Amino acid sequence: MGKTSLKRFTDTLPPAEISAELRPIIESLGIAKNCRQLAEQGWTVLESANSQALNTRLRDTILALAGESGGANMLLHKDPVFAAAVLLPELLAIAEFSVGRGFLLSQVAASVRQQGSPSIGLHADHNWLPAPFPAHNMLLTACWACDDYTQENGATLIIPGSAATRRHPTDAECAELNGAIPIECSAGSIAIWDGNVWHSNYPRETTGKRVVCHITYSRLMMRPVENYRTHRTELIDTYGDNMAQLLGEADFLDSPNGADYSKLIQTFNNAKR
Ligand SMILES: O=C(O)CCC(=O)C(=O)O
Repeated sequence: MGKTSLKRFTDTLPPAEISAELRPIIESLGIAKNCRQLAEQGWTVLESANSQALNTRLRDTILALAGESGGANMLLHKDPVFAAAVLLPELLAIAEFSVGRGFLLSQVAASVRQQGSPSIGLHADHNWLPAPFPAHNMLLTACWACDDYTQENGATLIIPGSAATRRHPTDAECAELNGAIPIECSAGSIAIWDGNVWHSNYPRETTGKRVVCHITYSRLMMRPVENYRTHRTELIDTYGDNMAQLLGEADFLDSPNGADYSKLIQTFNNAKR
């Protein structure tokens, strides 16, 4: 280890506090109220946070990549518009507030929902984690609404107050959706929520398409210290299934071809045991 002049912190910033370094950035961007709402209620909306031109480019690019399918993933390297989206200053600032300095990009995906598209089902994005959820948020989801979000258009729905339960919804709660409200905002807005909030989406009743770019940031601790990627195949071939699990081969995340959804349920179940 080389010498460093960096001072080692011994204190931890409480979950809802904005660091002294981040505060002027948050204030100059005018998003202090969003940070407060995110901390207190688990969700917020950056209203039309970006230019109409960027929103149109994002929407057109997603539609071209998705084709006739319901969406696409592993988008970061597929068009520069995705880098522009994930690097939006407002998003970077609120992500640092929520999932901490040095946070990681976890996913850049897109969904395209048409009339009759079913709802995704109620869940909390802390699906990687067992309950009770920690005091510090681990995952921040930013859904860039390329089209107006209304209930009829199939907007995301949220259960107010659910973030405070710090647990996954039960089967009954998933079926009942008690107290659900739509996140309503105009095209180009970004709906943001933490890993605690229970959310789903309404079925789309209108014609046309609801195009959304889903961006997830995660806390730095969600990543291993050592990266055995270049040795992974050799190690797994030599040592078998347990080694495969230790190196992350058993989960749906971080696959070279995008998330492997055939392993999704098992991953989420493993996280709760
Ligand atoms: O598509 C939506 O409205 C909700 C998306 C969602 O549940 C998620 O990204 O976690």
